[in-house]
Amino acid sequence: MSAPIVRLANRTASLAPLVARGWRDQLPTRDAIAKEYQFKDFNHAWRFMSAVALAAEKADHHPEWFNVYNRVQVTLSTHDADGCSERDVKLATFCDEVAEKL
Ligand code: HBI
Repeated sequence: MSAPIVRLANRTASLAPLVARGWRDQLPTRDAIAKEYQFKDFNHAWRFMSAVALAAEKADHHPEWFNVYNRVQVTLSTHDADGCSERDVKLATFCDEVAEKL
């Protein structure tokens, strides 16, 4: 059984470690977090996206993203909760771990 989907109770505290690593909290139009990664080249960007895609599918929690060559913009939000949840924190943390190891 997976964890219930609820919005972050203490948003600022929950997102602080992510914000410290370059995630933007609260987009102008919606309750979401976003980060832009820049990799060495397209191959590294694609490796990042492949690893995140596999984890996202496994967790049934998917990123919104945009890629041009070596840049990947990632936006995370939980549609089912109409805002940010622990699922976004988890996936954002995983994204950073993958990017760090490339
Ligand atoms: N991905 N980011 C994100 N947010 C969701 O709420 C979500 C998802 N992927 C699948 C999913 N929800 C499913 O639970 C259903 O909505 C299909």
